[in-house]
Amino acid sequence: MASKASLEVSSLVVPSVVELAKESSTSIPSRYLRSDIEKAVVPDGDRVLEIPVIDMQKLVSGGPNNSEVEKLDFACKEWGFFQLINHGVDSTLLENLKAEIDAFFKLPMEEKKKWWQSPGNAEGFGQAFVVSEDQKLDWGDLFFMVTFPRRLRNPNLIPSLPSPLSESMERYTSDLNNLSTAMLEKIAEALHMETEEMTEFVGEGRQTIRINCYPPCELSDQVMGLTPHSDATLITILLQLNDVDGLEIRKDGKWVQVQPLPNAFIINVGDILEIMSNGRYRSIEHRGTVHPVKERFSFAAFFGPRLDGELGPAPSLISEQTPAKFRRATVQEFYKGLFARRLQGKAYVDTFKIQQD
Ligand SMILES: O=C(O)CCC(=O)C(=O)O
Repeated sequence: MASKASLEVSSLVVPSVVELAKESSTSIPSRYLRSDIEKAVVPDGDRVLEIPVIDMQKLVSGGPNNSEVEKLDFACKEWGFFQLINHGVDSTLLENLKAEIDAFFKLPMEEKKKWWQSPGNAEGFGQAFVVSEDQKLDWGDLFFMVTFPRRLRNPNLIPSLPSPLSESMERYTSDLNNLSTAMLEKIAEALHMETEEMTEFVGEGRQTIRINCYPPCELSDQVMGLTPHSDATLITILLQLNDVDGLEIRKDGKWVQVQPLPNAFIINVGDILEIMSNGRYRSIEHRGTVHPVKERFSFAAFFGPRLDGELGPAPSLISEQTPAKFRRATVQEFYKGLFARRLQGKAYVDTFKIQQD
């Protein structure tokens, strides 16, 4: 049963960048150096780029014609990104998690090895989407794990994490699972979709998490912490774990840095929601940059539909006036294609587009 709903992910095993960064006497290996990094723009004057802020309490407590739902629709349509405040996840839990993750990544390599990725298994410490020996590598280590549904978890992973990180992860991922369900309900409302359509499509859902650690690098303008990409999800909930900014989004063709409010979640529309909304919502390219002297941490939680379903534009959003812009595919087919390639902006979701005359 589990094998039918699980995914085969193959990623080549690569060295630890956290360890590499400690060896300050050695030069940066050429596999990490890039000559094609587009510079970010600094917004005009002293104005910083403010991505829309959505208040979860207002979103769930408003009745019909709730203006927060309209704000949500605008944010997903025009930005593909927003910050979520009053999300209800306990701030003490967030603070504990930050400290515990910091300590986890700082464990000696000898200890971390027991959670290192192995060939053909993307879970644990390592990198993702490494499909060839000569592709450029990101300047960062990640920790990746399937968290929901519980039956798809690696039975040895969460319980083997050091305590109290293991308990905090259990609580945090479970809170985010509930939050994502509530958020997707509101997104269905904003799209004027049938709620049952969303519920049926998501089914038991699937959550994976990726913790990113980007060590500092003196050649920070020549390395990339996380390659430009869009997420193969319905939605992603990101928490910046320390006060070092580095998330950049491509806004109107230019790279701009996001400055999150303390403990706000950054939520973005993923490729699957772009397809499901028939292109009303756009998944926006983003990337993780590296700081010259400070390390940076972030925690991304990815939410997708059940693996045994089909994806495509929601039938209630298709009409003669608004024909389908994307082809249908099984969820398995979608992920299989994704993991067979390296990350490359929005190139993958574009392969699902139907040419319009
Ligand atoms: O580190 C960040 O802010 C971006 C993380 C991200 O985009 C991801 O993990 O997919």
